[in-house]
Amino acid sequence: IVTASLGFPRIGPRRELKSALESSWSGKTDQAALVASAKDIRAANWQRQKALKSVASNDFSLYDHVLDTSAMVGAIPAIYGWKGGPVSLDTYFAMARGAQGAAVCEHGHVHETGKGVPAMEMTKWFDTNYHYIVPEFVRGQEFALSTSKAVDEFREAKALGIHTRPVLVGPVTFLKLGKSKDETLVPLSLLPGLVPVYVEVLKQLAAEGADWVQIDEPVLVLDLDDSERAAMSLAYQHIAAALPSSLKVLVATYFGELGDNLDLALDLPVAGLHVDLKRGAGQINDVLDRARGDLVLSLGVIDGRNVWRADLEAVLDQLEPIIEERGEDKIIVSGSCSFLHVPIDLDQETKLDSDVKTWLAFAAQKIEELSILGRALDGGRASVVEELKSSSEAARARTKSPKIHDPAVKARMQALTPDHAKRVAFAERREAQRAAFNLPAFPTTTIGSFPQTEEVRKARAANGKGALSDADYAAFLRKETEAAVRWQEEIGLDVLVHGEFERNDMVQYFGEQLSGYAFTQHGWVQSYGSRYVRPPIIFGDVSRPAPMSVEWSSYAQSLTKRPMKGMLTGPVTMLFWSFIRDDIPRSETCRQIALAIRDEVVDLEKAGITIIQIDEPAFREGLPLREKDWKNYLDWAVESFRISASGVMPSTQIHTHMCYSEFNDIIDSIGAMDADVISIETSRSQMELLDAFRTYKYPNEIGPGVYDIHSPRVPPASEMSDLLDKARQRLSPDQIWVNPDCGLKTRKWDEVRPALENMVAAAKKLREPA
Ligand code: THG
Ligand code: ZN
Repeated sequence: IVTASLGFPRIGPRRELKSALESSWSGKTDQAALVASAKDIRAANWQRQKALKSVASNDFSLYDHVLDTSAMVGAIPAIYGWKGGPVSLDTYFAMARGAQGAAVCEHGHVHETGKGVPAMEMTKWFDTNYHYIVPEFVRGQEFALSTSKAVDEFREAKALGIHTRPVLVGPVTFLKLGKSKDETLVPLSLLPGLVPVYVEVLKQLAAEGADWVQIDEPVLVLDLDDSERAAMSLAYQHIAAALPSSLKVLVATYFGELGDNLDLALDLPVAGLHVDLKRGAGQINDVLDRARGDLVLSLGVIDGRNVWRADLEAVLDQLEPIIEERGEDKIIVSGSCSFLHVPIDLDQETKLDSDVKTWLAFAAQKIEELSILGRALDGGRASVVEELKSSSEAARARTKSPKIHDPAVKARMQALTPDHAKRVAFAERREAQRAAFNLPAFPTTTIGSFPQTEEVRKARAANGKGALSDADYAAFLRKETEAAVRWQEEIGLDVLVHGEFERNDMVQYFGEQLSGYAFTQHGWVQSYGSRYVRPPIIFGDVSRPAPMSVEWSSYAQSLTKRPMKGMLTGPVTMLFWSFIRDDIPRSETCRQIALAIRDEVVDLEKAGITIIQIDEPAFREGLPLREKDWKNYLDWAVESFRISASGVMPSTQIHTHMCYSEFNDIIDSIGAMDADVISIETSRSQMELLDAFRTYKYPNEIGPGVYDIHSPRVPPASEMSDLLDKARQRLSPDQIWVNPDCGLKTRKWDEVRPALENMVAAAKKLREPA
């Protein structure tokens, strides 16, 4: 039986790629050193996967595989000055990062730079936490084969004695994920010009000896319209007609079931189809019933999106009858999608709870699982008795473990009633809050974080290493916090924040204080380019043993008479930025987190913190890939937010923050969250994105960001007043708060100080009688 992986993480077990990239970008090393490091990583990755019969090549990328595809087909916007011919690394990185480097807010929303050549736009890859560079097309776009990466990497593996299956982002997925500044240009109309480039690559790969190539078309799991489906058929008809007979194409779909695109996918004139049996478990019978007898089916049975070890006997129970029926040369046993989305090697973790560790599998362990499946299918289960026993025992132990099941959490979940998600009507809360806070018109505030200076980061690192005592670290943080509070009072902000100097990654900061969460030392996953995250692992019922933020918020409040806003991360964001359980629905985990945060909100109120912000930057990202699934998601996501927010008195003001404002699709749900105040990103759209709120007649208060924090630029007060005037045309004046677009963690004090002074001046100007 053929066992296969659709792709392996490219960052290196110790973030070797990050080091190589950043040292090359800073000029410390030359590009030859970067190229050599990349080559070492690829070689190590292939070696690690040697036990598989089919290993991917061209899954590696220096930055992003979609950007690699833009480079491959010569889709390079004119501003990068490319004149045809091979695409240099300088051009490639200018597209990725701009001439000055791209700017990102702390919540990972990525934006162009202020000066020089801007970076291309970046956005989330399907519903993962990976971000790709959005291909950009112009009317009359021409394509030409412009890089030899796919062929080079195939050859590179061949020289190491490893025969690989090259992977390409498919032409339809590539176009559909792309955009044009010219809104009348439909990217898919460019398909006839694009397909010949793919044909050329395929011919070169065949000439090098490739026998299979994997072409990823994950758009097949999305809602497609008729013209998109027609484009899919057309693309593969053209490819089939021109394909050398020695080369077979496997079209790979993942991240969901094919649903209404199943027949389309099964009818493509290709030799193989990969289906995701983790995210799309329900499709297996339809796939088997309708697939042509000669179609090779690649079954994605090992989860590429999560970190849990598989129950291999259960997988074999599913695979054996299928193989019996279709024949072993018609089945490939595979990961559900590329392993890009999971950490590399569990063996590097020395501090994980020893039970939890036996339940996990990272990319290297998933390769081993595939290999065991292959041996069991080839040589019988008896040939891998020990391995299967260990897998089943871990699965059994996990279901029964008291570390997962917390009766107190289950009891609370049972006792949840609709009342837990209810506050009194907003009108009533507003009256109570106006009386309590007596804020001026157009109150000013910030989103929570202040610059994480080199000094702050060094102190945290020193404390982590034991070089700075806890007491000295706390004293340092108190000093930073106090300075930030004093300065906010001085410049006249109305609602203050403590600055979050004590926090690293927001999800990590809270997750570390919750039960049911585990953290890794080296479990990095690529978020975009050279930036990675270490998502926490939610393994059990979640609860909050003790207050998490009360001490810092109370300390900050003790320094001032003005309201100090407490800062929390919301349940939906805590969920989406973590690896989650696969043994209960994610909506249930989300409610558990919501209850934990509710406890924190209530404790903050008790401690005298009566304005509390519950950030939900991931709320919109959580939207399912298929529209039919949106309502169910939005219902539980809204409910979870409301559970977290509804334990307090009407006079306590709940804020939320989302660092974007494309709310047209979900404005009802934003309304249903019923936060007293929502701060959003609006400055770069010139407040136009507020139209959704105006049309909806959004009743609660809104802080439309007036200061684009993604750029080092300091906006003058007049510019912010102009933006506020525009906001006033769309919202009622007593609805408007004045704040930046997002937190200021990624900025420098020299930028933040004048910008916020200007922001306060703009608000004051607005308060003057016209
Ligand atoms: N936390 C977690 N997941 C996230 C985000 C987060 N996923 C989505 C979004 N935010 C991703 N955005 C970023 C932004 C910056 C960085 C990574 C992802 C980043 N990482 C540092 C690096 O790679 O150098 C490492 C940071 C660290 O030490 O933890 O800059 O906010 N969980
Ligand atoms: Zn934000």
